[in-house]
Amino acid sequence: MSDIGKSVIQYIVEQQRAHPDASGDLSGLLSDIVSACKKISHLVSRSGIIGLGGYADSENIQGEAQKKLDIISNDVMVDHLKWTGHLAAMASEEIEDLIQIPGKFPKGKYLICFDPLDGSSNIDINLTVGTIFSILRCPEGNGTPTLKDFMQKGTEQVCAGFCIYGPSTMLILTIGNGVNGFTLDRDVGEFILTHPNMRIPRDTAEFAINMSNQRFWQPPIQRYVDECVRGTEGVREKNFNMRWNASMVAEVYRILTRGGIFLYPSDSKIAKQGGKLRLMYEANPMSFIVEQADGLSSTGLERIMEIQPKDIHQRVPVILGSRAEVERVVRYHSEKA
Ligand code: FDP
Repeated sequence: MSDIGKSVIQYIVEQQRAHPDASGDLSGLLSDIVSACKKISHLVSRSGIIGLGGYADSENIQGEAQKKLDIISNDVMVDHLKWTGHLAAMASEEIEDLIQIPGKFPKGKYLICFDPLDGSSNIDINLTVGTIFSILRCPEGNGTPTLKDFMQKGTEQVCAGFCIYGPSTMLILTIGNGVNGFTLDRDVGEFILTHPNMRIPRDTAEFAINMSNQRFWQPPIQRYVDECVRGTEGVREKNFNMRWNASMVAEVYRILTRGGIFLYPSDSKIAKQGGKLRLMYEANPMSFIVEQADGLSSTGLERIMEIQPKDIHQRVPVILGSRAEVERVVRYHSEKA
């Protein structure tokens, strides 16, 4: 029987039952995240009407100006996740320090890292934004988790997902056995399985990169993009198309749907900070999802999920998507070395 049409809660509970030892904590946590994402979706879609557009008077830890909805989405995530007893601690793009569970609430066995509103530069122009999350196990016996407890490689993730707030709101989820996409049915308020077992085509003729950084790129990236742009007249002997949404959630969703490669490499302008995108709540969860959908994810020099994290807000170069193209970019890096 087809799974299409199942609610995300039914899907999660069925996954839990397939593991008789499971305590139900992960199912509970996912259900909390689903509730938070529904609330954020509602606020994003009404932001123009209820005056949530524009900047707040603050910056995040990375020195980036915060939008009002960045802060509100962060508060929604924290408020939905702090009291249910499934988490030991949280980390958010918008908050410098770890977020501890208040003493009056029970603690659970998981840690979560999230970007409450990725692509937020797109809010005021009514383009797709989203929430990204990564779930890790908290090392046992740890009353008050520290940074060290969060410093786990991407390969240790239990679950990763993202929700996109676009023409429709969708939740993309992996718990390590493939990738499934659920669409929010606003009439009944439930995410419904619409895209089971998402697979990224191995070949593609579509790339996504911020071309305005071209003069800062390193030779392997210059070479790769130059060959794409030359199309049928170059060594690739085929024409490529380019897309740049400036919203990672939208790019990754497109790649999951029809293939492609997304590159936010390091370059001479951002080399000192390590890259643009954040490892713990952007690169790792997206890498887990992409690999589970048969794609690849690399910095160009190493598999992203094998990087040993050093900081919760660490940045890394990101090259992900269709297998054959990512392999090619990795090869160009090794040929340069
Ligand atoms: P944003 O800063 O708007 O949240 O998270 C970083 C990110 O968006 C990605 O979603 C997006 O791919 C990238 O930055 C866009 O960067 P540019 O502004 O350099 O295009």
